Amino acid sequence: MVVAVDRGRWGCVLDNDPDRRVVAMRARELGRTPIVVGDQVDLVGDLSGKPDTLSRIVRVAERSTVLRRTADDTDPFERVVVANAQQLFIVVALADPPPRTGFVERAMVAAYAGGLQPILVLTKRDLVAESEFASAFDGLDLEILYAGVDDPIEPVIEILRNRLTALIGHSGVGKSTLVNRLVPDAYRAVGEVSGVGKGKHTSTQSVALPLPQGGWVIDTPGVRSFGLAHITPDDVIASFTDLADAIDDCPRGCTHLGPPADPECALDLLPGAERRVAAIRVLLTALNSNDAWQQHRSE
Ligand SMILES: Nc1nc2c(ncn2[C@@H]2O[C@H](COP(=O)(O)OP(=O)(O)OP(=O)(O)O)[C@@H](O)[C@H]2O)c(=O)[nH]1
Ligand SMILES: [Mg+2]
Ligand SMILES: [Zn+2]
Repeated sequence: MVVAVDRGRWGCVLDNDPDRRVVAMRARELGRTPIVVGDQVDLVGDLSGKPDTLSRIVRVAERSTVLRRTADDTDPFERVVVANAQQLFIVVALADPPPRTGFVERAMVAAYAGGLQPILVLTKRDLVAESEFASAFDGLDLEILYAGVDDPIEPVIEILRNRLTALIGHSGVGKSTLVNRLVPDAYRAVGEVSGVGKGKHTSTQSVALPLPQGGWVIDTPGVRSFGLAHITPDDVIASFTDLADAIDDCPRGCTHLGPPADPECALDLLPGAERRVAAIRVLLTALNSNDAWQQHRSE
């Protein structure tokens, strides 16, 4: 598995010897296929892991899940953030930087579209007296975990056990701080948050770290935005098996938002699904909103 990517070199661990770290380059025949943290790859050459040795990645296995994003909604260039993660921790601070519902909704859309289970992970509860933030997601069946410095770590460990989990979130929300609590010898650099909403991007590369209890966490650099240019309303609906078939009956070009935009959307004809459809439409609205989700550009 690829555990780190840095300037044209991929750090890999071997299935049969997870403690051995092998550095690899990409074989020319792979062309420009992205190779990201979480990818399962075939290696040839020197697999000793000794200093200054270099092996070659000759094949990238088909991915079971893919987290993708674009820089913004108009950017056609989509990047694969992480491969094969089962879960996505959407890490949000309740303050400093201030939380944004749009970011969570957009990250959820990316998770569902890529086959990952999203979990909302809230930090910095110690900085706020009270917060209504989590209630914004009541209708979405989104699992919520509190994982700030004052929260117990055991429930977090339980959810991570034996799975591959990616952490994403704005810069400064405490992703690396959490990883350091989970993986005592990770020594991930942790940054200051200087002033409201100002993330400094302390972590600059994605890195997968083995959990003592089994499983892996992937610490990723803070993202400012979560562009979804590559995702259509149909993609979102397709990831909800209970709704996917219904939209076959929608008129062409239906965006599934319901009236007034889509008065003939077939989702409105599903018996007993009103609450569910309303919740999914919140995600569809997030997919369509270009600005509300971004951190201020003035950073
Ligand atoms: N008060 C408080 N501070 C926290 C908490 N979690 C993290 N911090 C602080 O927030 C700052 C940023 O934390 P990091 O772990 O570097 O944030 P990050 O998400 O990894 O940021 P990037 O690497 O830039 O994406 C540090 O000063 C942490 O000590 C928390 O639960 N409460
Ligand atoms: Mg970090
Ligand atoms: Zn529709």
